[in-house]
Amino acid sequence: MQRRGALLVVDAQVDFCPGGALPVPRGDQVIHALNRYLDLFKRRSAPIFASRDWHPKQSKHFKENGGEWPAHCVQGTLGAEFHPALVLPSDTIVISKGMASWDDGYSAMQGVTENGTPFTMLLRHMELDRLYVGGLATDFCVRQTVLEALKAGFDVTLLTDAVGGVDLRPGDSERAVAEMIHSGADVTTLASIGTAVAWDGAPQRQQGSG
Ligand code: VGL
Ligand code: ZN
Repeated sequence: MQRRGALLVVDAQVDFCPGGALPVPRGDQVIHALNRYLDLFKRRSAPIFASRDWHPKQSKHFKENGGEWPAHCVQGTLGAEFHPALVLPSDTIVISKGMASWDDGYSAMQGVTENGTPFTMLLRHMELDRLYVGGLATDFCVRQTVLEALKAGFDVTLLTDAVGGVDLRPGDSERAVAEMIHSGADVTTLASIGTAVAWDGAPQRQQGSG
């Protein structure tokens, strides 16, 4: 029986890209890599989720309040928007996280939809059991999301050519990838994903040239 998969784009936001408040090196290149997956999943009519870091102005996650990070992705600000080069289909389901002042919100699995439905509840309701995960940052939100998804019983494929890390310490991203694999994540790249992406048992339509 085929498993039902969905794409989850993690935190592809302005503040995590060069010029933003908490930039991931080459974050803008990750946006372009994500676009190729978005196109693929869209053509195959697979569900697409995009998580966003969505902090209140006063978050204990921020340095000014004793946390680890410069202020970033504050609700309603330009830095919190999805990167302008990211091509999200209009039916993308947005998952917000880190919305409580006490909440770091690293994991999209703790996020909620725009009408407040917990993401994990929605995944189960949609009978999705595999997440293809890319985005920012490999060593924080991608890592935490993947580990929690695996723990919750979902299959996970990490899109290794569409992630980028903060690397506060050199090698953090590499170690995060190794940890995710060790915890049960599969990995793929755009070149090798091919027909492995299947959902619903429906035949995969070939796109014509028109
Ligand atoms: C993230 C640090 C702080 C992330 C979010 O999206 O990986 N990293 N907040
Ligand atoms: Zn954050």
